[in-house]
Amino acid sequence: MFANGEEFKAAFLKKLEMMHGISFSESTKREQFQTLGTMVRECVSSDWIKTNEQYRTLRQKQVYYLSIEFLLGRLLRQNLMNLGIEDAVRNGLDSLGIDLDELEENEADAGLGNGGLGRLAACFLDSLASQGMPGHGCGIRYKYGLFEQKIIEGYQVELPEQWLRHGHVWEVRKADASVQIPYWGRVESYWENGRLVFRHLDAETVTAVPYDMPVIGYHTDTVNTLRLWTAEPSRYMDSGDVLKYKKETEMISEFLYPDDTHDEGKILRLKQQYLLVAASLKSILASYKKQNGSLLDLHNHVAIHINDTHPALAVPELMRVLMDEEGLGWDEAWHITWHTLSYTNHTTLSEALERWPVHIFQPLLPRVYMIVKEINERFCHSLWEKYPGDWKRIESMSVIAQEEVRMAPLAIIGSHSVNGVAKLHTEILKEREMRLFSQEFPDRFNNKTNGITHRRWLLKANPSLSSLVSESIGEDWIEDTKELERLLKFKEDNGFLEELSRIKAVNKERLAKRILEKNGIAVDTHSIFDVQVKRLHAYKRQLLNILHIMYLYNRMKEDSGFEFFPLTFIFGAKASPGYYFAKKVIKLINTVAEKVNTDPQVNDRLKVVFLENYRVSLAEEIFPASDVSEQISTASKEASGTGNMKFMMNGALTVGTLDGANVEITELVGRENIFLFGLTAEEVMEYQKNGGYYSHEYYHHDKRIRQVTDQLINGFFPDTENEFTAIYDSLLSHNDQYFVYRDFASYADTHERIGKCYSDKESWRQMSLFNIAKSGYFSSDRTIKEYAGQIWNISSHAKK
Ligand code: 26V
Repeated sequence: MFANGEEFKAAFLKKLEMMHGISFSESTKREQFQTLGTMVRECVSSDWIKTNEQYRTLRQKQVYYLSIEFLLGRLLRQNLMNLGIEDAVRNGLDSLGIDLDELEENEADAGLGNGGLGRLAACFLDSLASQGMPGHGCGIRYKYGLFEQKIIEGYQVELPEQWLRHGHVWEVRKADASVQIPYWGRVESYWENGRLVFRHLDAETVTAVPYDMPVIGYHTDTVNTLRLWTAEPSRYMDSGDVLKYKKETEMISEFLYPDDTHDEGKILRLKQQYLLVAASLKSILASYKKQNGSLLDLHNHVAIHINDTHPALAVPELMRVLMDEEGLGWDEAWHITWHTLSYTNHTTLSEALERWPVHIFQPLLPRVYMIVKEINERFCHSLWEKYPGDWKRIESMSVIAQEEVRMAPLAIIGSHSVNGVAKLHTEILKEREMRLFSQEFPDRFNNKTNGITHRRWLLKANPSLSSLVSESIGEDWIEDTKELERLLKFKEDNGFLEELSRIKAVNKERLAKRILEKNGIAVDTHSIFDVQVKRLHAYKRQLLNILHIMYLYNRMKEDSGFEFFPLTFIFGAKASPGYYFAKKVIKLINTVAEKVNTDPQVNDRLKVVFLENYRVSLAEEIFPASDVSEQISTASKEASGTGNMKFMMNGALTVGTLDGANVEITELVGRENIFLFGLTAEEVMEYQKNGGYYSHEYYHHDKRIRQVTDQLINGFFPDTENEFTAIYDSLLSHNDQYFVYRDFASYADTHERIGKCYSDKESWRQMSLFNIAKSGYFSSDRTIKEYAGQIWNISSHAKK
């Protein structure tokens, strides 16, 4: 590659001329970025080919991670870092007067995901490649990623996210590997040589075209593949309304669904899911067959992972291929199918569990539906034999019921492993949401606590902290993050702790600069940066946070003696476009921000900032600059959370409920190094089961609560008549489903404690250090090792 800056510079100038036909002095920043990106991709192409060859010749078991979302963010600096050429490139660019960080701004975030689930998939790809493991991603190349959020007069406005407008340097179109995907039509069956044969006739066929991206491991030769599919019109379509067909076909991979909605265009979503599954399985099996392996042995050579239920059609589709195309019988095909597949559940919220009306499913995917029906009948029959007469059990476990296909039962029945994403979440799955299945298949259920790639979220996002760590304990932590624990020996070392605060201060300055640029708000970098960044959802309780801020404001206005450490509250959150309540909370946050930030009586000690368009690249600036991490979901509702881990790794202290992976954070750091508050999951579930919670009582008995609630509707905020009625009603008329009032007092007390603790610089720094030191557990390398060893049965090939 490039040994030094000079070598890089020469190659760069040559490439720029060749690609764009202009001299360096005439080139734009975008052309320079595209040149650099292309060079990097070309650099890895020989390792990419070699990795694939090696996988073929060694016939090593491969894992394919099927996911409807991959939230990659930017790739340039991550790739440079992983290749170990960042310094050479930076120096070479410097000598041309180009700043690498500025150049990076020309790269659009690949925002092909909604939030945690999609970002987890991206972290997993990084960990697979970095550990030299044969694991690949399969997804959809949406033309538009998750919408771009603008805040206009406090309201969220969505714009299409045109991330492909200037092309995507990391991808390679592989038209020759295209496959045909059939929708609609009818199924004909007939007997042939003593076998019942099925033929799918009159189908509308779509061409799935793959775009491959290299997934470059950190300091290793391994380059895995992320294959993203687009839907294009098929050449075989020669009759009917061609324009309509073209439009409908291209729509399939046009948009990422902002998935927190009860979506309308359901057919499109199901078409997307089938595109992903059918195209991926075709290409997986084609490459397996090249190795001349027997299909009967598939599960010993290939593992296919279903990320949430979106790719659960893999169960009937694999059955279909094995039976209809490969001629296997049901029992053989079934054995291979469930031994090959594994499934992760990412939420217990019942409104998020996928179900498809039969009247949509059956006509769109007629043969697949027949197989789903057969899977269901055989499963129900086996239950009937075991529990004769227990209709209730059978009905609640069946794949098809009440004219709907239920994707979670399908995924569970068709997989050898079902996992939750944090200890508490897995317990809730086993004991409650999926209790009957876990009784039926106790060996299938297991936990794999989520993780994050420390290479992006610490090494790349926080280079100064990473350097301090490496200078203090050496570089071994980059390979094995458990080594971070060795930082504990600095807990009494003043010099080290000072340096830790200095780095935080610099990161806060940088974020403050962005806030000033973007929001026009000057924030005090000596104040506590208290941050809540995540999707907006009622269960995540941004509402609790903003109501508490209203209370602080009221207190300051009423009590001139009220003492507290200066605070800057920072929010970032996208609401699903159709999610009325969530959008109102965004408006409320912005309304409070306006009031607080313009009030000279308080605005030197309290500020509220809403950062628009929260996304991966912005997240990378926020985590390193945060003091307090808000993880305040109603206990039992957040499956894991992964932002909580990113904050922790960057030295922020968590204020949180005992929910999701906050439980594991608490186990690691001890209760003295985290600010816990609120109901436990058990208490929440107890209320839900037996009642006994009346939000009115809290409204009447707690003056603070009454005051902030009344302010939603009493004209306290000018020009907001009826604006917040939905929020008001959610708290009172709908009995506060997410226990905001119930946890308010405990939350407020905890914040008081946080303020006091922050004033004691020494102890805060120690707590922060403790959190960093213990965060190594949350590297996705650990998570992936667990998946590899306990679910996929894959191993890494020679590294380096
Ligand atoms: C989807 C929906 C759709 C219907 C309305 C309500 C609703 C609420 C949530 C969701 C998200 C489902 C899947 C998901 O993204 N889960 C997230 O997965 C992360 C990675 O495992 C995990 O850290 C988050 O806690 C979990 O919410």
